[in-house]
Amino acid sequence: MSKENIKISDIADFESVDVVEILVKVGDEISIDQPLITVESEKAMMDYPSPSAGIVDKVLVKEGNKISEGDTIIVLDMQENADQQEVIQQDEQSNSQAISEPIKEVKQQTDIAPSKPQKISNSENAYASPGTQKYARELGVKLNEVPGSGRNQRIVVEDVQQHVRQRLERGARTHTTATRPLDFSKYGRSEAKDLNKIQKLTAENMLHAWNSIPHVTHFDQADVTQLEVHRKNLAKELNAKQIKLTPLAFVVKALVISLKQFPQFNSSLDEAAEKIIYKGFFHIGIAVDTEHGLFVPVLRDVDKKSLEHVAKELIDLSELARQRKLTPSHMGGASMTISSLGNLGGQAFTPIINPPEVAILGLSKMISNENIHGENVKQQKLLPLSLSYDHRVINGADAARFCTYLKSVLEDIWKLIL
Ligand code: CAO
Repeated sequence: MSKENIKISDIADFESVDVVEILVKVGDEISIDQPLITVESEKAMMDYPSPSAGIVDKVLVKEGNKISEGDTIIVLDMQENADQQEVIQQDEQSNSQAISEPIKEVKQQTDIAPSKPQKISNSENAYASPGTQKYARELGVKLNEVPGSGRNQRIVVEDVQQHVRQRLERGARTHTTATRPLDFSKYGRSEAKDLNKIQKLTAENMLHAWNSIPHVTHFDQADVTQLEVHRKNLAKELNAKQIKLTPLAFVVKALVISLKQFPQFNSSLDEAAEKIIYKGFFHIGIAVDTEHGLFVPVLRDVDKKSLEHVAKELIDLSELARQRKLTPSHMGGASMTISSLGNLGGQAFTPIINPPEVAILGLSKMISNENIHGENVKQQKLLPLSLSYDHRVINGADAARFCTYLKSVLEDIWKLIL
């Protein structure tokens, strides 16, 4: 039986991604495309699917690891001619180096476990001096949760301090209101269910975005009466090609036309460098609601794609998200995100910006309206728009101008299709 190293590839422009969940264990028989691990970059989370079928021989990563392109995550036993054993062993060695390197970075950013905690937990004495152990005990720190920065991963006092600092920071970010467990027993029956990893990370990311960006939301309505007539005609044609044409595809195109006119909406604030970065590409993130949580795949180069192409890709990406088959190449790097509550209901909402973007467009359910001109009654379809923007980068007047322009594109089908 030969072995195959499953390596991380295709993580778009991310230097590294975080492992948030291991979805397989040693001995599992897995098929092609079966999700192996869940990784997270910026706000987005995605499953990393297996390119091959086989039996899991080794799992080389842990939850909390940072991994980069080329790192081996899993070794599979394959049913085929095997003469690659040596190559695999070499890979494992270089991989353990590659993975332990970024862990130093983890140590500075989060309080998640190091890549080699088992060494520490088996024999604390071997990895921390009695003084450090005493110090950790006094602070209530478990040494097997602390990455060691000393020689041979030995834990030093500074590591314990760093660990405590990170816990405090993380606690401040995620549990600002949770001082004690909730107890409703005196009011009646209730049931507590564990949050899954995706729910926990989404909550943390939302809170971080909400706390770190001064949000303002601008509300408006676009008259899409003409657009809807055109859409319904075109939809019949595209139906024959199994492509469902919803209003969202038009809004994606209209948004890109508007971003070209208002470059500050296609920018990111680099706080460290005190610069605004203007993007020369037009990629649109789409919030997709799935039973596993919220995912934001990205439609690339919308300015170069036809309406039909955009409609087809919207269907493909939301299907991949629902099947948990998105790969890192589908995520990240958006100019702006659209969150469409479509026909679900509601008249307006305040979408939360997906950093490092500076704005997000929310769409609510179209409203049928009667517009009375003298004796003439005109039936209108109005599409509610909710534009949240980062007030550090965009001022209220710019937001109003942007929204007015976006409306004008949606209201003039020629602007949209030419
Ligand atoms: N008003 C009225 N009807 C609308 C509409 C709108 N604004 N937008 C879409 N519709 C209609 C579509 O035309 C379609 O009608 P038919 O079934 O008659 O053809 C129907 O609603 C369903 O559309 P859809 O949801 O399948 O497709 P979509 O292109 O509008 O949206 C997607 C795709 C992936 C964005 C959507 O399915 C989704 O997941 N939305 C939720 C996003 C979300 O959760 N955002 C909140 C994030 S913050 O928590």
